[in-house]
Amino acid sequence: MKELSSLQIERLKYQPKLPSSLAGGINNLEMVEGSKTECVKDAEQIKELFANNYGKPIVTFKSTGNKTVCEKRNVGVILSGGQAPGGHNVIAGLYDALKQANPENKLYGFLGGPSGIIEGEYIEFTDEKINAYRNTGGFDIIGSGRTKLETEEQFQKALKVCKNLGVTGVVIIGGDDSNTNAALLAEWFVKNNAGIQVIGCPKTIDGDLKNDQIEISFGFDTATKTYAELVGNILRDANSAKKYWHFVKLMGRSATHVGLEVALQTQPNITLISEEVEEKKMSLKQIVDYMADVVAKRAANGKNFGIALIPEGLIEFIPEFKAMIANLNDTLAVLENDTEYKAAEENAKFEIIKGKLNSEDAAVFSSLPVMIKQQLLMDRDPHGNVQVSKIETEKLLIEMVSAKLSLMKKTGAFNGKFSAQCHFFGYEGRCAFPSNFDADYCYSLGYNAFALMKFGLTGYLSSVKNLSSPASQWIAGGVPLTMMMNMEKRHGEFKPVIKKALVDLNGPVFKMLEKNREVWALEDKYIFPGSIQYFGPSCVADITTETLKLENSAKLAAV
Ligand code: FBP
Repeated sequence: MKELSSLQIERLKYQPKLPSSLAGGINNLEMVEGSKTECVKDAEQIKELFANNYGKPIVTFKSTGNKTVCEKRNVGVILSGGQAPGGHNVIAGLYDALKQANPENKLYGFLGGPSGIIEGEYIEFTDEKINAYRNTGGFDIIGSGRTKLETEEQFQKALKVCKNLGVTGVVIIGGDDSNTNAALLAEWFVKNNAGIQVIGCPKTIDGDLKNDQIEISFGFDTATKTYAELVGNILRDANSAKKYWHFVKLMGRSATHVGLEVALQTQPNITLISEEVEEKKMSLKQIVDYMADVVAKRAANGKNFGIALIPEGLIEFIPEFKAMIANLNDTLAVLENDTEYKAAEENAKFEIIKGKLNSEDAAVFSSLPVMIKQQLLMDRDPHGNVQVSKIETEKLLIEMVSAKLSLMKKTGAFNGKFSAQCHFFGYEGRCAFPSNFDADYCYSLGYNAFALMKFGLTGYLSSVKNLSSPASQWIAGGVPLTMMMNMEKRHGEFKPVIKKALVDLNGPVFKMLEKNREVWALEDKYIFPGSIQYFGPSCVADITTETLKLENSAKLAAV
């Protein structure tokens, strides 16, 4: 029986590239400090909450001829939140740096996400273990989880576990919420003289953990390429059969970076952008009218087929829903311990909720099909987020567009056919074999995380920049986590969190879609990207995303 696929065997042999500043070795580094930093908003509160770690400088590394020595140390690593391709390579890079620094160093992996450090569930990594996971997708090497780290009791437990293992450094690989955990833990450790450093690594397929210092989170490259391949295949199917409209919901909890990137890679007929919906204050009715209009115009040209991309988080950006969901979140937080509510039947639950909402929100809630009401009442994740992956917006839109087209038929405004298929692409892309870009980027982030530790830093996010250039020219360093923070309402309370980067409607990526979408709506300018290539000419094996290309060219042009 075969144990590994041919691709698995070949990928295990791939040697990820490092920036030249790190390639000289972990013991040949010099750290360069930049100027002090400020957080994005709510400085007074953030400064007070992070009195020990606030305002630290951005740092970068350069290779030096002077060799430094690393005393023996043990480090723990946590994979946190949703899976993203390349997580295993972050661990491999961290492990290699740690062992290069001092072969006696040990790396522990906390199991099942942040809960592993609290419950003391861990493994010790060995060469054999790491070598079996190099350049593979998934987080199965140690598992992941979404436990929020925030209470004194959790921190005390984490401290005890680290002390027992002699761990003096923890790396948290995660998105905005998980790196908020990292910032809180780092602050608590300093405040309590624990002698334990905490470093974060920017992960999430959503692509929303980015700013001037972090060009992109890892996993975005591979996940969007995977979805683009699938969307391209559907485009070709639609264009062959010419009988279906495909409504495709794409993952990305809030921001539409994934949808935008996939749109640029495939050029579909309709792409909804949540941030634009919010900015233009588009109601659900206006969105449906826009989609029905495109369907009708294509039908008038004899084309009863097409493809529409729908962002996963759309519903939270439609103004009437945004307000309703925010109030619903507060209401559910209060009802969490209400025995009458908990024991109520479904319809009675809907009535209790309606009674607690203001009249406008209650009207929006009542207007929804039962399926969407049920999905909106599902448990929030531990960070207080609505689980938008469970809300079937694509089905809601098919139903509403279909109803609108029936009305248009009566007035002669629509004379075609509308037969729709729905899809949701999300989980399909989160554990793909990392692209060469993600394999290199992740390995560098992990390696660099240990460099930050070696220089005694804590409360930093591992950063590797200049990503549109060849890996040798990437710039390795660190960004203070507090620099990215502001206060936001979660579970009905204001909390410090890392600010999500939404799609910039004045940025080059959205502008590219805006410039082309009318043509793409009616003419079939479909592109079929095909699958990720791991071997072969650099023009196919090493390409990055359109997002990164456009954003970095715009930055260069602005200099
Ligand atoms: P992270 O922010 O933790 O990276 O997770 C992102 C994500 O993949 C979203 O795109 C999606 O909405 C969510 O996770 C799904 O979560 P789960 O895996 O818990 O169903």
